[in-house]
Amino acid sequence: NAVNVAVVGATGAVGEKIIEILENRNLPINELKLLSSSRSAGKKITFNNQELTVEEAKPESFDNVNIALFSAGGSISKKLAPEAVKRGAVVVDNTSAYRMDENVPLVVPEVNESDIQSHNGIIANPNCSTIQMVATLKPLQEAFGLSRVIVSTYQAVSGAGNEANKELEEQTRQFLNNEEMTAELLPVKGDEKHFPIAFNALPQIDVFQENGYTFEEMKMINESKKILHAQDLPVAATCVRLPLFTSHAESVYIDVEKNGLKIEDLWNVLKKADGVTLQDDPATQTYPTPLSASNKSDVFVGRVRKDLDNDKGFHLWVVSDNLVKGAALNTIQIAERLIENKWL
Ligand code: 11C
Repeated sequence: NAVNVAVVGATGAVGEKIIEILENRNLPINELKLLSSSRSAGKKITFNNQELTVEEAKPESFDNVNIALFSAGGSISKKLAPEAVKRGAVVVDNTSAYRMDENVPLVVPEVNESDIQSHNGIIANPNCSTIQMVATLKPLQEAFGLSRVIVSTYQAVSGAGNEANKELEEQTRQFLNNEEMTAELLPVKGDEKHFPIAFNALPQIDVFQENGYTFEEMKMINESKKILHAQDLPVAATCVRLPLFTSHAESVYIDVEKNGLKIEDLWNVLKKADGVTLQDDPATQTYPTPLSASNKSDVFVGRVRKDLDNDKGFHLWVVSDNLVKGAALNTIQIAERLIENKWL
């Protein structure tokens, strides 16, 4: 029962990662179609020792496609995902275009796999910083209840795409050569001002909303509530970009509902959690970092501490590769569950 798969945005940071991960997974692929904007069409990409040519994504591209993995930006998804669905494909969309649409499930398979069933042709893949947080929160929510979440993020530039990686590289070179750094992209392409990311920290990821939060912060807040089925859960986020290429880190504070818990109680739950690896031992300086988590599939958790003033408060440090579990792998896992459960 092999399927025809299309990757839309095949030459972008996430698309490249999807192709790389597909080579090492067991998704039964009959044909793989690589699609992009006209600018990148014609590029050759090797998949399983076969050279494939990237084609321009058009509505007809989705004829005979069973699963389409979109990560070419929200406007492409808005335009082409309905065309793919019209032609019989199921879309797994890695942009923010449909995430908050109530007819579209928003899924992290370890957290809410069964939501996939209710799809109407489109399933949304959450934002990278949301995925790693909810993968950690879900088992704790089930075991102890959650009554508050406060997160601060430390995010890699690759979340803003390959061009952001180049900007960090170039600015680093300029800084070390005592040259003036040129900032043209970050914090947000198209926003009025740009600031250097090299040797800096930018408290703006994506554009500001009317309430003073950035869109990245609102994504973390709204997506988490939807995925955890907890509309009333108070969630607050501060999202910060740091000069690192891969993996987002997060300092997460939670209030649980249960009294009297110890660190060991949280450890025991996290040790058993699907897709989560506990790396937590102050005595041996064991904790995850963006470098140690890069190119790995799991969400890594360390520095679990009980709040000193609040019996129900705990602090956690959560790190994961933003392009792997935060994007490409989660997208592929949704596709795998679609096939395994016959939910296509
Ligand atoms: C970043 N989290 O690090 C963003 C990238 O909504 O899928 C992911 C954007 C998204 O810039």
